[in-house]
Amino acid sequence: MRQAGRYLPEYRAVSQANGFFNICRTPELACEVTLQPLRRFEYDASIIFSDILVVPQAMGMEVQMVKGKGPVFPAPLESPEDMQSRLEFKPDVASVLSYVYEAIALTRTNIGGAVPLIGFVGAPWTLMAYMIEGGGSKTHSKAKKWLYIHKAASHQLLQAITDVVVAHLVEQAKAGAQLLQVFDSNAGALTRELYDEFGLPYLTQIATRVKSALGAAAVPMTAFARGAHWALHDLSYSFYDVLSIDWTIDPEYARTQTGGRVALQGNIDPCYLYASDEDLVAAVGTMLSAFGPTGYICNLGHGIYPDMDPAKVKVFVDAVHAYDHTQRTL
Ligand code: 1CP
Repeated sequence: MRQAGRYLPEYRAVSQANGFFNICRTPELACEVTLQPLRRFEYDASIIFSDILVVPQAMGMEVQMVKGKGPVFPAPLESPEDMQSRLEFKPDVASVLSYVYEAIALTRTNIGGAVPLIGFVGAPWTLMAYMIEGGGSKTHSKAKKWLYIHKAASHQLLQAITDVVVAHLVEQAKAGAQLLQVFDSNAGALTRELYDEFGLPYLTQIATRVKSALGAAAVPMTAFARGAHWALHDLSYSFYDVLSIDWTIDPEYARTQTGGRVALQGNIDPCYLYASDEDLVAAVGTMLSAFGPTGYICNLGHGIYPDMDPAKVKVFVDAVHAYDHTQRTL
């Protein structure tokens, strides 16, 4: 999940002075804000500062980060014809997104082996939804409409995004990313039937193509199909090493669905960090005991909210490290 962000005053300072996408595009700044959370908390891994929306940008779309609102596309895709005329289907990813790879290489050097560095992308369906909706959406009805009435154009768009995403992941690993995560944050907006046709095949394609392109240099891969409990079983056969789950999914249910084929990551409700220290520590214990001692990466079920007190993040991280699986107590 996101580690950097507005809940940290030191991030707000860099963000106000430079602007979100300028940070992404300036390796020294991206490196600095990636390192900020590591200075405060004893995280066991770090995630490079970037955004899933650099891929639509690489495909020729404008994205602005609007204060208090989040990402906004001033001119979202209106129709398949609009897509044909405006989209860059085959960008030169290694050069257009070179700033991400430079940021990764610089950050690896600065981390100096203390913790591994994670690279990431947005999944094709999630990016398609942003490109058509023009930003976040409650219903994703504009993008889902394409899936029902413009099937061929939807597949063409998803395939083009997949090609860019594969290249972007391969370049991130070559630059030094030690694990690659694919965020399908909008998966839960689809039905199982739609996901089987428009989500899963592309996620599977990404894992197989990235791993075969990297060969012996392949790194583990994580898929996060947010809200898509019905996808867990099939995803556990889709060549990912880790499945990340949100707080709506029961750890025992996820273990049953995935049968030991993958590790699991997650899943405490980020709002639990608003609770008292005592309640939060107890909830961490319940979560760790439910997932068990192996095949597990502890994480939140989604990102940290901007109004979170950084002290609570420390309580969370320290509680995780204090937990003793042999005693099943803190
Ligand atoms: O800690 C880090 O450096 C993390 C880097 C990171 C990651 C992994 C950022 C920086 N964004 C992301 C992934 C991301 N971006 C996702 C997938 C994870 C998720 O579901 O949250 C998504 C959906 C986005 C798109 C996006 N970018 C949103 C969500 C908007 C919506 O629809 O609700 C937002 C708010 C952003 C801005 C953003 N990206 C990253 C940060 C730290 C921020 C906040 C920026 C700010 O507040 O200034």
